[in-house]
Amino acid sequence: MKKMIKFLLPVFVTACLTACQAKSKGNAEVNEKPNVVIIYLDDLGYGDLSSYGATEIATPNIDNLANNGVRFTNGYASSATCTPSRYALLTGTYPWRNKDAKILPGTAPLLIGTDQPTLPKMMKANGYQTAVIGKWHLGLGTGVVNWNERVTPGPNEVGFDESYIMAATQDRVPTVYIDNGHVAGLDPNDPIEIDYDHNFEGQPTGKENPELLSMKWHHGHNSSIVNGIPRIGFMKGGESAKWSDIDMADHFLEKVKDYVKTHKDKPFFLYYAMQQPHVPRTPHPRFVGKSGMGPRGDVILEADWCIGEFMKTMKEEGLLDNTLIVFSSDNGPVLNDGYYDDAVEKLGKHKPTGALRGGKYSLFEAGTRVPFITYWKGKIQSQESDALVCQMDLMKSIASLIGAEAPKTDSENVLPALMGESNTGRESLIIEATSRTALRKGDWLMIPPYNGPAVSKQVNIELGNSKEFQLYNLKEDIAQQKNLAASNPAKLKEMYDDFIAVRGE
Ligand code: NG6
Ligand code: CA
Repeated sequence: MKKMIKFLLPVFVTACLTACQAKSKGNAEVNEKPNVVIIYLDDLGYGDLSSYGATEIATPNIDNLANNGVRFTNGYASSATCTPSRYALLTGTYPWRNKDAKILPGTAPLLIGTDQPTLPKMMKANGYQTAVIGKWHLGLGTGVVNWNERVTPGPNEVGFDESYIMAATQDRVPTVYIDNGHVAGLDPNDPIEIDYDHNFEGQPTGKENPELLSMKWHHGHNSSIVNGIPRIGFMKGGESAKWSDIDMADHFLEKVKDYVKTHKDKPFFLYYAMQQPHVPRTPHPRFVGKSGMGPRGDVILEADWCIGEFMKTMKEEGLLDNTLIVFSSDNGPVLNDGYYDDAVEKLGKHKPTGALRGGKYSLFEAGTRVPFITYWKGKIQSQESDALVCQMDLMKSIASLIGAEAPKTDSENVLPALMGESNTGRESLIIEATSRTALRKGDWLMIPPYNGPAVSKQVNIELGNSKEFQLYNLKEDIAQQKNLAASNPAKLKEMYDDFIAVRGE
């Protein structure tokens, strides 16, 4: 008998411990499949976070993810602008395969085919609840959109059960939220009309009515005025539906908090697409002046705070042990992107690109190399990784995580790297910037010759254009100062052949 007790006791203790752990983890143990959350910023640079070397700004909540997860140093968006990067993220497909994957106006039709495989569709087919909350910018409808009826097809037709979005960007009309295809808060007696070519009679514009502006335009952004801010495109009507710019961050935050609270009993995939620090930068008054860097710094602080609040909710709901969180940005940084908002004047010593060359719109590294973090409490061990990973790879990698069959796309399975279990990512990657492409392979980066200005005067960013081939060893020369194309023709040929093999002539 004594022997029996001795034998059974450990079994009993183990069983009890397991039961207690399961209880304390609450929902986490109930879901056999992990939740997946993608937190995606807009125009946040490689050097914009304190966990990525920034010394003039503190981003403690994002740093918490970076310092307790995998902090990638070779993490890429597929592109140096928004629409193509988001296309690659959601379809696992190189955006240059779709000729329309360019910065879209607010009236553009849906860029993703409703018959195309997507990450949210894959999640849905594997028992996930799916939602997008925040910036969409992948087009809506099939051509001419009537904003006063259900706008379709849209996110709900490419895999999201639920969507609460802004159609394009914060600087483009329509400046309204769209709730599962319906403009939120629309008064049917005040219908919305949108036109990207012509103004509506009698409507003030940024160009003609500077006296009405609270924010001045520098280039572009001189059409309809909403909340004192001149936008891209013309809009009439929809007064009651117009968003409040300074409340946008709080608004999306409430939506994501509410989403996880109400969907925690079954696995979910949430794409939280934040608007910061894209223009117009409109921090809530709580954050105004807090960074000392003007609105661009202030909205980075605001975004960091939102992520902290979101993480608090995730913790309170007992979801952290069972959720993979991926944090990244759709493209690199820009200071003056069309408004006078002190981003240049108050920058001080801050370096949004870190040590990288270029910025948004550029084929140089700062266009596409962005903060990239994976975090999973208790599962992912804190570390830095130099594995080459791209947001496009999330589709195949998450398929591997959840045991799903992934459709054949350009996405590669880099799950071991995302989980911090391996330092091996993809071997090579084609990066894209405003329809131009280049090849990253191993430590090397090759940019073929392109016509076009070396520098965009409007935004003051080096674009990567040169009449010569460019070849850089990024390990030795992260700032891309030494073009080795002439001195290393063998490497150049190897890179060019590989580039053509993927990209075509
Ligand atoms: C550009 C806008 C820029 C920004 C960008 C899209 C002008 C002159 N510039 O055309 O302000 O809106 O498009 O940014 O209009 S993105 O991050 O969504 O790609
Ligand atoms: Ca962007």
